[in-house]
Amino acid sequence: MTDAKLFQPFQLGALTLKNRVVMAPLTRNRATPGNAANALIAEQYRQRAGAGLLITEASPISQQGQGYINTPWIATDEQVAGWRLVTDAVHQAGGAIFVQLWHVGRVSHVSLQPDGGAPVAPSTLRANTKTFLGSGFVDVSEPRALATEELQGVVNDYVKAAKNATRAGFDGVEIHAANGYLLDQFQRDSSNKRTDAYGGSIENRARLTLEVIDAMLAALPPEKIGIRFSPVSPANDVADSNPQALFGYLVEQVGKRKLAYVHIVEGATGGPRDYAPFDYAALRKSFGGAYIANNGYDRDMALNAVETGAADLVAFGRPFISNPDLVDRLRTGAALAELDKSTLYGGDAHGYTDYPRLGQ
Ligand code: 8OZ
Repeated sequence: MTDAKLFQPFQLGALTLKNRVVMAPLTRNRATPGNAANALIAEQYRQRAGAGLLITEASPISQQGQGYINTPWIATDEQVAGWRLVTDAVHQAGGAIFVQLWHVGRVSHVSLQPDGGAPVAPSTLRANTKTFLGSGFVDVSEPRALATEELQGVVNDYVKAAKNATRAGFDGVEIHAANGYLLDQFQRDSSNKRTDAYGGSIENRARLTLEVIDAMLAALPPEKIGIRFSPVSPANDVADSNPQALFGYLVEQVGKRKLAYVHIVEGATGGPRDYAPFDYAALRKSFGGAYIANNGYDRDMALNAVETGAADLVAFGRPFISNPDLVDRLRTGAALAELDKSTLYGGDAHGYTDYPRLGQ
């Protein structure tokens, strides 16, 4: 199976990916006190540069956009320098890497917010979800609704982060519009009860996401921008009354803007793929560009998805944590190492950069 399409190069804009296996974004909470990436984080990505494309863990674009402790941001010069360690290491190892740009919205805690204020959201609805504060997971705080006049500031933070991504040496950015964070809170009607131009109709609920893209297109070419959606995932307590129509519209609009890819979490994030009915083939068709499939794929599913054309690329998350040489293992059909869940969030090199390669 070494000549399977999954292991063949793929042209993503100007980038030639060496195979069609993507490392999915994975939050690991190993940033240093200034919320910057560091040498340990760089080593973790370097070890996994065998992927055709690496997508970093979600990176907050601002303090307001932060919801978990010790996540590496992309807002300050110090943080750009931290990420530069990562991109240099990955490029030296022959890899390609996009950074995932993140605003958590209401999935945050007052202790992480500017001046201890309330996290921001489309509406004053508290999510039934938890955030990680270092000593463990705690309930998120009650949010306040963003005023219409504040939204331009959020858009500006995304654009600044995209410019910082270029300065840090990234090959591109992925807009995190999935898993119940800010953009997804605006998109879905369980969390968005606004009565201004950003609430109500599908077009209105998609508006902030599309404004972020359009503003970013002044800083980056479309082939350097991807976006992630999770159309039916209940992650972080969001839901929609008509996900097929909502995400069909969003993906069609993304296609019109010729972005590099859409990255789709199929089913419940980290959970059942058949969580709710959804036609992913129809979604793929309404886009036209590269489709990255994600969530619970194993070797056979990935080989099949790329062979049949259901997906262009397949993103693996948890398997990449315990298998730095995942692409080699998939190529040869070798067994995969088990993940140690106790070292997922926070900590040091243990359970992070000490998973061995085959024969090591
Ligand atoms: C797990 C823990 C913390 C954050 C996501 C950024 O779900 C995350 C995340 C996942 O997209």
